[in-house]
Amino acid sequence: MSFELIRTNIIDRVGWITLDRRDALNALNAVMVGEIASALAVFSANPDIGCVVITGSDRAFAAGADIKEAVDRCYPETFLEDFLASWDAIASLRKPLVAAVAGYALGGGCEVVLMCDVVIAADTARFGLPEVKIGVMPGAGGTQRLVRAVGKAKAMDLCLTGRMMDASEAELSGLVSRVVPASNLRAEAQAVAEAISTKSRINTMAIKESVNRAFETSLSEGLLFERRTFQSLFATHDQKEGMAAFVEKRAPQFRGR
Ligand code: CO8
Repeated sequence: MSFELIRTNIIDRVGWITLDRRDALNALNAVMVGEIASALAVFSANPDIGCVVITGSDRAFAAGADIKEAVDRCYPETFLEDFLASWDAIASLRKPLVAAVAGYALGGGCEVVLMCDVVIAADTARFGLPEVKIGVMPGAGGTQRLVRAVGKAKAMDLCLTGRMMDASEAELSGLVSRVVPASNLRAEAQAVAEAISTKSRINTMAIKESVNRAFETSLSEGLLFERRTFQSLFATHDQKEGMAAFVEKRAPQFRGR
């Protein structure tokens, strides 16, 4: 795959997407979001890939949507084009998605992080939704996903003041899965993604779908969804293999189905 504003590579069943627009702190313009969507579609269709990692540079995961691209937009155009709807491709990836975040993750960059399943933050990471400072508001899920991640009081604080929080506050708030020294970020993200990739693919995809149901439905409906999904895994090769391997004290050989 060859792109203008992102780089992609595959390491041991893990697909990597590196945002690569350093002169603009990885500001997410239409080209970059389109390229991310294309790369995700390719990784999604590749049965050898069990997990995807998205990352940026040392200085910025992404400092937001591209403000310069949006400054002259008007409402009818944004409505007719359904502006920002293309970002849904990131949230709708069915394979697990890991964010490896160093530096700024602001605005749309923070919203991409909120679409990810596991968030590994370097100790240099800074998160925020500063749209209020430029006369708008989060538009790629920030007001909804941040509340679910960190609760109403912290989300209101961040959205209404536009302030940034550092990695340790983000971890304490529940936005981040783990914080690591910046020099270990890629290795830690690869280790987490590899740990996911070596599991049964149908299993990890079912777990992601089930956890995400918790945000969409009542507890009783979510529990029912979980139980039916759990029961359905008994129709897979990998359930037979995983349990047999445990009983026989050997490593499982998953087929992803
Ligand atoms: N969009 C466009 N360009 C950007 C962005 C951005 N979000 N962020 C940084 N850049 C550019 C700067 O303009 C600058 O370019 P140039 O050298 O050509 O002037 C370059 O990146 C480096 O940035 P700075 O010189 O500002 O670097 P500093 O270290 O001084 O500051 C900051 C770093 C604090 C991150 C600062 O750049 C900043 O505040 N950036 C904007 C953060 C922000 O407000 N993000 C939210 C954007 S809005 C959004 O994400 C969703 C709603 C808006 C919809 C628009 C959709 C397209």
